[in-house]
Amino acid sequence: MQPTLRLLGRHNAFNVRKVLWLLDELELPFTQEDWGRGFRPTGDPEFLALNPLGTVPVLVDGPAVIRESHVILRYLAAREAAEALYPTPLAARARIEAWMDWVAYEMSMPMRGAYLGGELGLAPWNRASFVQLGRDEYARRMGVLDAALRDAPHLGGDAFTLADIPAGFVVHRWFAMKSVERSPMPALEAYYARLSERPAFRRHIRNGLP
Ligand SMILES: N[C@@H](CCC(=O)N[C@@H](CS)C(=O)NCC(=O)O)C(=O)O
Repeated sequence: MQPTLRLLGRHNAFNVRKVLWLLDELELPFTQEDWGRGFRPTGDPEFLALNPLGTVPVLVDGPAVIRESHVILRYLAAREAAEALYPTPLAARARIEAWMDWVAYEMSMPMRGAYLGGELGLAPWNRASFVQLGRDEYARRMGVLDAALRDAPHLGGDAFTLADIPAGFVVHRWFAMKSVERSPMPALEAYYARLSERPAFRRHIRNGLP
């Protein structure tokens, strides 16, 4: 029998919410501990022993300790042999991973500028030029997704896959922010509505938190 999964990370952190979404999609049993800002400090030796970077989420699966939210997503899908979410054929897998890496690399700065700086007003991200750059780049990258979604209902193709979890989150935040101007993007709006039909998306992503 497999050990019960242990997820460390506050339930309201965006990188944790992606993992909660997948655990829910997979209907996996797990325990969750609220570590991080506002909860137990990740600077505690107990936490640093698991992740010296002091970031959440961390997944503990028996002897395996895994950090980095997108790595955790891939680990869980592979562990469960969730072929539909994370197909074995390399070309299909690469298409999915490309969108996951794209979010990790290309959305970090726009999220900091537009959300941390512009929406929450947090230093050091709230410098006006950084906020404006973040908003412009966030909008431009939502345009990239909008264009991709004109050809297929999901980023991996017809079906929902792991590609839609990181992207679904940044799309949610785009529509949830009050401080940005949004020009019409019909394919992106339809995608957001499509994801919103998923109960797990509504429980962990479109759940009242930005
Ligand atoms: N690249 C990492 C980033 C992890 C990260 O920055 N997590 C944030 C929460 S979203 C964090 O640990 N913040 C510190 C805290 O909550 O105390 C991942 O994807 O897991």
